[in-house]
Amino acid sequence: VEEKETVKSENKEVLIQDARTGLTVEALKKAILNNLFYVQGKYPEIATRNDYYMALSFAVRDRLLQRWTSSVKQYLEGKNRVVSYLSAEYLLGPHLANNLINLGIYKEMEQATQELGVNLQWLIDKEVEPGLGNGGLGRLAACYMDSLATLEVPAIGYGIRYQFGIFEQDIRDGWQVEDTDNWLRRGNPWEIARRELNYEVKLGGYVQHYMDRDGRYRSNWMPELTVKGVAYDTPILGYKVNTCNALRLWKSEAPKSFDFQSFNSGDYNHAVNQKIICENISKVLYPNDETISGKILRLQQQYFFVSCSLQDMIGIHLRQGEKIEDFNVTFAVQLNDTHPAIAIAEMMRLLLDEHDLEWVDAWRVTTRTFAYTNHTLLPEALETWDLELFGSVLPRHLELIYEINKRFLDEVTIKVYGDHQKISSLSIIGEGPRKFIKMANLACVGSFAINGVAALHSDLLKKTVLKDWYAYSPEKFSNKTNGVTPRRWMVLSNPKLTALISEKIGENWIKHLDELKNLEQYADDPEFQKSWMQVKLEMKQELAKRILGKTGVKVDPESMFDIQVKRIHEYKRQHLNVLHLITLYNRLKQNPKMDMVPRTFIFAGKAAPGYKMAKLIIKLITSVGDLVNNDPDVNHRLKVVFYPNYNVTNAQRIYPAADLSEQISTAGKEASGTGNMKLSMNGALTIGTLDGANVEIREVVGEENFFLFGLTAEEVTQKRNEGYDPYTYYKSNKELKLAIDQIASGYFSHLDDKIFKDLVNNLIYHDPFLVLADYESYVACQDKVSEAFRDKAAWARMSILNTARMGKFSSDRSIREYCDDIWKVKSVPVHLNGDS
Ligand code: T68
Repeated sequence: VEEKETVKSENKEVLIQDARTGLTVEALKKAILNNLFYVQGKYPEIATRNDYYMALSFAVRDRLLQRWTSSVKQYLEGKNRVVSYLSAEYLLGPHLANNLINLGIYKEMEQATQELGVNLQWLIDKEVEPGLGNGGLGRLAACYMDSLATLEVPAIGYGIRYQFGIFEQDIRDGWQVEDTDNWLRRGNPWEIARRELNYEVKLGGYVQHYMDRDGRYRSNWMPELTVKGVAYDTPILGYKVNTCNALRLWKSEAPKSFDFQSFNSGDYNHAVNQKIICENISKVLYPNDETISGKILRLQQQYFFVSCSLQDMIGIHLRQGEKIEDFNVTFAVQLNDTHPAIAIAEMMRLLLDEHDLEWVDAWRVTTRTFAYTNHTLLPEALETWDLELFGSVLPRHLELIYEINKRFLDEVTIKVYGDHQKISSLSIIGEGPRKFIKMANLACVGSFAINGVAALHSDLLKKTVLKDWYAYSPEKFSNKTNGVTPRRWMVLSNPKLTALISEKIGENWIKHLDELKNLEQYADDPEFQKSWMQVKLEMKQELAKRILGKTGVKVDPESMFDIQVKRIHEYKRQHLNVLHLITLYNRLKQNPKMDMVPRTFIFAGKAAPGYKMAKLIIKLITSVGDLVNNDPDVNHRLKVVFYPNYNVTNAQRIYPAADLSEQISTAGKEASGTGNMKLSMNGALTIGTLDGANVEIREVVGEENFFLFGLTAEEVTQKRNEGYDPYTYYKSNKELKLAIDQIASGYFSHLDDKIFKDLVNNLIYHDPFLVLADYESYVACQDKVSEAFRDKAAWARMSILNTARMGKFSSDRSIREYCDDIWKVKSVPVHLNGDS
């Protein structure tokens, strides 16, 4: 930290209720005009839409900052334990409307803008969302930040300020095309650059060892490169509370010493190159979900943000006058998957090399600080690093990991005497043609708590990927079922449903989602059912308009909106959904007069740019769509839409319009899922397997209100062990065979019989995710869905009950469990400065 200056103000009055903080329509209008003039340098007649958006955002930000400074003050005075959430990804979504809701001034702002002659929604739609995440994991971090603040828990989120977030997806000729996400191009009114708050991070080089004067063995890391991390803070305000926590994201830069040294000696190129190398670290988000590519830059990213964050926490701790040995009293640090797991070695390095602790003391502090959340059972997603590559980036950490591992394996050997298989499975270092570092093992040794993200997932963790860890330290394991914030996923994205619910049961449910159960009494009320389905219809009409605008496909809002929106992945089985769609199409072709419930199939989701099969699945969806949407025999009873560029903004528009939620992953593969929760909260019925949180959703909504199909996780394993042969399923089911043959023959691709060859062969000869094994059960279940949709009243009842029973899946519940069981932190209510 370069400089520290505090300005003391005697007059607390200025902080309260002036044009920068007031919440009345008048104060807001004044604030917007002020910002337009003094920040944007415009007067209303020449201000652009973006000028207004910025002026409005700064007006909102001022009000957040007032709460933020109050929160910081309160936290520092109280010596409260602080939660530190370490995540390489935060998929926040647009801030403006969410902040208006959490501040409780949405209506006031609507009026203020209207009186100024601009439309609030028009400005809200102007915001470019920060897509600093891939999918579920990043979005979970964002929901948890919202709940931490809402529950008034002192917390700080740490991550990376990627200059380019997740790519933008365009569909051209039916294929996914990626475009860079330059989200910062018009500036970001929601962040505050804290130039003075920066840390140096070493990379590469070698380690010197020597004995110091006191006879102590010391290490000196001589890096090849040093980068600087600069803090950018985004305020995260809780819902109708004064708690405003920070999301602190690090931007990498060159330390200023660099350019000057080389520049002065005339090596201008070197100076410029160094600058570029440093800035590259926080340049772009890796767009892979569920797989880890062993790229140096990704390891550098992970270490970069972890090191800045830990240095920052230690600074905060010491500035409070605390001893370094008590670090774990001040901070509970949660690792969002293994991406930040290098924190365990970095904590050791900081304590040993920079703060002079002995090994035993450093290890005690470290293992009382960290807790680890696992988000996947897919073996290919478990993070490992080639040992040589790892050592070339983090030579000191490699030494430390060897030492951690040595001491740990000594302990293990005594406990499991002679069981080499166990010892090697617990080792942090993997042996093979090339040695590698197992990040999950590092996370498990160094953490005092380990959790999965849904009951089934936590259970399977103990039985499969972390089996030996569970046997070794069962006391560390627990389950924390995921949740989502009802503020963004109901209040913000579905205002009409929110109003309808609140009209009946008041507004308390927004903070206490269990209270939604008070809706159950209206589930059979025909009037309420009518209003409920009317809201659904209106949301479908809105989505239909957007679909027409984006894809040119005209869909019927009265048809069933059958929705699968999520990352494209073979285990999520979008292709199973397509096989059902083709089956319905064939039934109609064979019998054009049949009475079929009209359906609109809506897909959305990004494929990792290097994931060929996922990209092919997108092409399959669009190809089938092109044919089906234009076939007069189908007569508009089937429509297929691929809604491009699925992100938080688009998700908010899609969920409220869903009738049917597709959660059809192979059992045992989806850790939890969170889209399943958001859809159900918005009144969609689920068709799903017994996977992830589906199991718990079905438990609470009732089996009669959930469409279940498919093999269980156990049956899947059993089938594999027996030697699963997809070909027999293909041969023996006529409708399935026809669908697959059509894809193979080029029926959906202008007779091009090569394009889907890999996909088809993979399905009939390998089918790693048992698509064919589940097909029959899936189609039979879909037939039941269609029948159920004919009975409007019964459907409305089920829809109401789904929403009414979703209380458990608020992220407030999840966060409360983390606070009580893992972090041991308490709420600290915040008073506004100057208030008593
Ligand atoms: C998801 N994981 C799980 N990973 O798939 C989902 N991975 O079931 C769960 O609900 C969600 O986490 C929250 O717990 C991911 O989203 C990634 O995005 C990811 C990113 C980089 C590397 C590996």
